[in-house]
Amino acid sequence: MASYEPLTQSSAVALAKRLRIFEEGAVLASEEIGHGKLNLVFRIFDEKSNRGIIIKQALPYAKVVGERWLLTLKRATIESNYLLRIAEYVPTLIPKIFYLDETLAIKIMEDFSHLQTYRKGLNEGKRYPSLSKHIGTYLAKTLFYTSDFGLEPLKKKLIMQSFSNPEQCKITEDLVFTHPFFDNETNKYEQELQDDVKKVWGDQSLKLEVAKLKRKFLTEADALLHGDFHTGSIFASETETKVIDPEFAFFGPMGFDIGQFIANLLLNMISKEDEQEHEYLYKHIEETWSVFSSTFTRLWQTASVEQYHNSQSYLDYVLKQTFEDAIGFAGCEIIRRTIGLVHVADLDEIQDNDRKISVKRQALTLGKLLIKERTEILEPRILRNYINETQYI
Ligand code: SR1
Ligand code: MG
Repeated sequence: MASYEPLTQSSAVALAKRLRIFEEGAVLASEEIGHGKLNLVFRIFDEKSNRGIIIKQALPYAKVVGERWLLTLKRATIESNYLLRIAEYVPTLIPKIFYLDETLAIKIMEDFSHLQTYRKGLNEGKRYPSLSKHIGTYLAKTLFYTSDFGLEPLKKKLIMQSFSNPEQCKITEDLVFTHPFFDNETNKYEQELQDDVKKVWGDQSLKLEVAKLKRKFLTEADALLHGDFHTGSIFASETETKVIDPEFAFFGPMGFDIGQFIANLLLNMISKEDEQEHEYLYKHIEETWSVFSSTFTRLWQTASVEQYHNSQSYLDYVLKQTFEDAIGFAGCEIIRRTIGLVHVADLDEIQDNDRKISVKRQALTLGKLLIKERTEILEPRILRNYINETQYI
């Protein structure tokens, strides 16, 4: 058995040849397409037909920080287990997996390089007519079918054993729920935001609410989550959507994936000045929740294994709690993407510095309000008031 070694473009081609993925005699080329923070990603393709595959290898450290931040290689197996499990529910919304080598932390997948991440596309002003339908369906099916409503509790607990992901969860516990709310060395922010950041650190009522949300993340094992469901983890075109990178997958609170997705659409929204762009994203947030709740409701009524599924009030309670949690988690995500270790291009690439700082101030205020007032935000429509209220502060 080969010991771990990072792939190069040529060893990635050699692997594809050894596995006989392409026709005998095909001339193969490779390109490194991974601009992520944690992994190597190559596209290997037949020069003649341009048919390709994606080879992804987990690195034992975080590229974003350097070799001193060690990461577990087990995440490649978790990622593959996640994709194989949810393929049953959302086969068209994820790439197919062809091969896994647990020791080398290598996974070979269907080529999705003709697509672009939502983050990049939205930043370029692209439109995605299928976004809310695809993502609402993805969230409802993956969360329902892996919860105690869709799975017998005994079976669910057995499945949970292969999704114990403590090292990756610790990254989220630190980077999303802890460091941005304290004076921690991993935080990164512009000098101009120093006073605003100190206000976050000194806001005890905010920190109490973040602590409660962190506790949910630490303790609630509702359903199998993707765990890093931001707009950079989803490749798409106008008609196609492929969710990738579930290396943070674990059993956690259902609102977490939903909240991260909403947060990243809100970050994109506030980065834009054009009201029509805002309207476009509001509609997608509202529609994503609407598709999620109607699909979840249909599954609850037709496929639930829970004896209490005849209670409409219980379903209402579950959906209400999930939305409230999602809004709180969205607030944490917005704050960490503004002043924590890992930012988003949506904000960082705003060209005019004064505007960038004022948008980041808006992000901090918005994040704080979502966390503190999440029990009053009963439906996505209300988010419009929060965006309006926090503009030009
Ligand atoms: C060191 S990992 C930093 C971030 O990148 C991933 O995409 C996750 O969002 C994580 O928090
Ligand atoms: Mg990722």
